[in-house]
Amino acid sequence: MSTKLSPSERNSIAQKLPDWSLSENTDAISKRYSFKTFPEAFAFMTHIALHAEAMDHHPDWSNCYNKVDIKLTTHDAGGLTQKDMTLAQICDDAAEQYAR
Ligand code: H2B
Repeated sequence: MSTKLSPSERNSIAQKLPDWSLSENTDAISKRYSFKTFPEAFAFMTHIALHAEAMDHHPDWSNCYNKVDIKLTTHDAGGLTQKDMTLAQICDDAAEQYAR
């Protein structure tokens, strides 16, 4: 099981993942991606789903047409861990491949 991020690791989120918001209440990071159309949004989700399954770490997400809202936290650890940082970076990298 992974351990929660240290305070200094949490502070580095702003630099490493500038477009993600840190929500203090739920101890999660979130981001909205907007794609050109639904097919791009859904293709992005399929791409992420395969990574999530491979790393056994899954997003809390929703989709409405071309928008994908993603929230990441680690339930097992009761807060943010390195797994959330890794999955967030995978999302950002993957999003580049789909038209926005
Ligand atoms: N995903 C996320 N985001 N957080 C978890 O704590 C988590 C998960 N735990 N995916 C995993 C699966 C756990 O529930 C299973 C049983 O391994």
